[in-house]
Amino acid sequence: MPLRFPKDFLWGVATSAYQIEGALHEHGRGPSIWDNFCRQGGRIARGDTAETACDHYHRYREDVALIAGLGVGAYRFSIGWSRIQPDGTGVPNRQGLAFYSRLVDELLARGITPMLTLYHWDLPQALQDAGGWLNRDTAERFAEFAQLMARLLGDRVPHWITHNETFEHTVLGHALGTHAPGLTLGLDCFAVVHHLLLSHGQAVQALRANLPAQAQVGIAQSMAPARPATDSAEDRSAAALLHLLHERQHNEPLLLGRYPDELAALGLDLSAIRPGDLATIAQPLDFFGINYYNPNHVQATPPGSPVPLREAEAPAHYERTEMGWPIIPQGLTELLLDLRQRYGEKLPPLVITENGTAVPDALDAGGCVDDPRRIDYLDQHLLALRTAMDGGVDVRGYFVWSLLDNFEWAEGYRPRFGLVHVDYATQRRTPKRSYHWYRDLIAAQG
Ligand code: GCO
Repeated sequence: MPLRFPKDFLWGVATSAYQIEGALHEHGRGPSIWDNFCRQGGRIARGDTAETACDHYHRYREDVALIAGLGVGAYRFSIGWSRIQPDGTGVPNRQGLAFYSRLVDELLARGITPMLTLYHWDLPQALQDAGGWLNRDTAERFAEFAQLMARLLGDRVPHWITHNETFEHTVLGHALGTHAPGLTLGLDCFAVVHHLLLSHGQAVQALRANLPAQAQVGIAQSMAPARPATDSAEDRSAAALLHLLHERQHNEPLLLGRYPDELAALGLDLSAIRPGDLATIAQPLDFFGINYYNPNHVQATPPGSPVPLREAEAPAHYERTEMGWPIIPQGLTELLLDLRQRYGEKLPPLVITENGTAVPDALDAGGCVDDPRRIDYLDQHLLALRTAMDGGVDVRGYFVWSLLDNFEWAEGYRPRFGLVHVDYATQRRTPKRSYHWYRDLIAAQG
């Protein structure tokens, strides 16, 4: 029997602009930091680029039909900022605005509610050239962009997400350099965290001032339990440190209006904080998006190491995804119950804004894609979600990552996360067995 969820539970599917649109040089779009990062060579597996990706910019009607075929209530997508403001500021590009307006109208015509992510890591390169998220002014530019999009689409888009995964964008893009813009600041990237969170707060204010009162505004943050590799005191403190840097540093300002006291004890340079910033960051939210894939396993590094922790292998008995991530559905239950316990009434209603898995999918002789491992992953995580909800956690929706196989950032096109297979040579879409499974699950909810 399929799992039962509340009648008004919001079923959805998610993508992001840079990962599916292609058309990077079309209709006035300006370069983003990912265009520049891919061109640097050696950054993306096999030299893959997002020049074409899933050609969604031209095929969006076909893709909306696939979304409609799922019977989902909502579709989470993001706006390519440099398609709207090629230099990240100033007069908007009409053709860019027109694309997203057409996309929203197509969704609405199919009875699908748009959920719009303003920023999914693709900063206009011109803003990066001016300092990017190390520059406090970028927060203002983001708020202006938010205002512009609210004025264009606010009459038709009811769900708004400011940022996607401020932690990943900070660490991968600015601390480690494995994502755009490719900076290697190490632990010295608190200003990036702060300006991302400040831009979120300023964008929420801009959205509230330009959206209908009933609009729902939130953020989508990656969340994962931090599990010590062993029960040693060193590994347990490494896990506590990861939890501090990943979850608490990025979300306590949003939900509690303050940074954890422990940050100062780490000796981080917190000088980017100005009076009033935390009040701006802690804008009331209508929902809190959670992107969950798996817990993080962490261990201490030898004394004197530059970074006091490092990623540890998950216990060998866990099955892995094609990304090498352990499959641990109960981590989702553990995470949600912990959030509810720690934030209490400060925690807005939750939406699982991303959950999914990469599987080495291929078309069989009959032209079908049988992906039992993805079905099993989704089924187990929905059970884990249902368990958390039965434990009192207020969850309003669930979005599968992703609608389509797509450009998986530095991994390129090898990992396939889609409910729909994409043949990148022909751009042929083929719904996988998991597409039909998800459709039937939603239909069974009545
Ligand atoms: C993320 C991003 C997505 C990824 C997906 C699979 O969570 O990292 O939001 O863009 O493609 O999560 O890694």
